[in-house]
Amino acid sequence: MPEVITAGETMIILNPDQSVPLEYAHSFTKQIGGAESNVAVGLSRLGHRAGWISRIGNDPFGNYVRQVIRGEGVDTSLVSVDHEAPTGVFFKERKSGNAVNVYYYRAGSAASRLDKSLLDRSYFKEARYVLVSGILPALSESCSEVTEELLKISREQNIPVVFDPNIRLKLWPDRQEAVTRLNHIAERSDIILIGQTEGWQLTGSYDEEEIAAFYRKKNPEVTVIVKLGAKGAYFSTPEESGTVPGYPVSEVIDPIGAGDAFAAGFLSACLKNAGMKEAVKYGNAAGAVTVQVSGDIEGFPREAELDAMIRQAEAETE
Ligand code: KDG
Repeated sequence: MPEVITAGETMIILNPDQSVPLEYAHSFTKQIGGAESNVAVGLSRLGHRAGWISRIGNDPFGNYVRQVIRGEGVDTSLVSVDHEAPTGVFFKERKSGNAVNVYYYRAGSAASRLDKSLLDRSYFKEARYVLVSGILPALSESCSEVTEELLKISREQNIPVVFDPNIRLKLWPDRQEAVTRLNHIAERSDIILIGQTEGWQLTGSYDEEEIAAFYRKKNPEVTVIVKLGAKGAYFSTPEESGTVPGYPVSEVIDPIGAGDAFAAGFLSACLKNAGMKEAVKYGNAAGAVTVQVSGDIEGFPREAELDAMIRQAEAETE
């Protein structure tokens, strides 16, 4: 039974081999990506039992998504197959530098037809965290119900909810609805992992202390982690707060997936009962390793690699 459970859509990524406007790209590398399964894969690579709940099409892309995620050691026993709707696809576009645009072909996908009846309560028996993302509730009414059910089961079974808003404005009818709905989930979560720009979108402030204070006002017990990019991350718990510096990166090849790697590194340390500062350090380190490789999950570190990187960085600063 998984220690960490999450639910969400995973799509095929068609990643152009050329840094040109998408219409001029002529060859693509096939990869997979989905924020929630990314975190599950990251945790599995770090030696933990992760479960990913989803729905895939009865098609070669669905087979491939499941094959890769299962091959990474993630439990896929609650992944159902939809015989009417396809697996979603998205294209990345890299025109210059590190900026990446995405073009989704996911409306009406199999995962958007995910249904809460799939959520078997006994699956959560050994769960120590439930990871909720802000992407799933944006996909459809039934996916929003799945998010609500995850929150309900977690509350009933006393499992801490970790929330990553993962704001994807292209998926919401408008910005206001995204802000209202995502903040409503955040208010019912135990740990919020949020990027600084997302913090500004959801709270109106870029300041990490103000972002944390915004959520603490609604829930005094919440832990808020604000990811600050290369600068590291700020954390605020009811007992302590501080900033944990990031790790130097020689070249950023692909920033997509860094937030998911952070979540995996952070949760891995939490599962080992590390203190908050240590957990944030592991999140930062996993993010730094990941951005140096193309693809969402390809660069996710294994346990030994992550430990070695942290030891080496510490030795260099001594
Ligand atoms: O965090 C990476 C994800 O954003 C990416 O793989 C695609 O999950 C995705 C989404 O729905 O945008």
